[in-house]
Amino acid sequence: MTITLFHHPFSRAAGVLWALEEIGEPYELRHVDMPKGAHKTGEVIALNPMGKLPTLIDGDAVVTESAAIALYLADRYAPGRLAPALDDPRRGTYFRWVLFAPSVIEPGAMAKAGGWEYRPGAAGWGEHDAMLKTIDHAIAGREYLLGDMFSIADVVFGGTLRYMVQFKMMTPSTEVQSYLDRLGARPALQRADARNAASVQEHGLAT
Ligand SMILES: N[C@@H](CCC(=O)N[C@@H](CS)C(=O)NCC(=O)O)C(=O)O
Repeated sequence: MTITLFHHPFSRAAGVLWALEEIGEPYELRHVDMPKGAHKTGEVIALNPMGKLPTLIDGDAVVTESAAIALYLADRYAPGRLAPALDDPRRGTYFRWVLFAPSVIEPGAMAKAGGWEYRPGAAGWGEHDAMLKTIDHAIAGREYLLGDMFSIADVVFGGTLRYMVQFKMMTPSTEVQSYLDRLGARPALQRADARNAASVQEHGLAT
């Protein structure tokens, strides 16, 4: 039984690839031709009515939502190594930042970049400046979100920051930049980047 990730290198599935490389279990990528709309038909839509990537299958388990996939993989394949043990109080911090990424950083950065009008008191992602301060607070004076323990929370939170910086939706503070540099030195992230780049070449997506 091999883990299968429905993948396109220009999608959030590229970030899940980093989680898979950190986990170290065998996996296969199934390329989905998104420009042709393949995610809105066939296998992907049958598994995930949202018609979105990433979608992952592992035996009978179907998991969608990048953060949920990362949490699932860490609990199933790397408990104690990439996820704190169930009775470890660091789990509070772990969940805090895993969930902060898709529920605050993503919409907050998009709202700012897109000039959305919204009421910060009603929108879950709140004030943009408060979000930036909170990101710095999460990593200030620490190697990783859990101190000296690297975890899948860094893949989700750090991967989101990396994406936002790469696509100029966020200007990194000194804290953020040095955190991203530490993450960028990880062999698993470098392997994931290489595999995503190979997929770009293989499918003729280079511009
Ligand atoms: N909340 C989802 C978002 C997934 C998502 O929006 N994926 C994009 C690619 S990065 C997608 O599949 N877009 C195609 C579409 O919606 O038609 C997650 O975090 O995994």
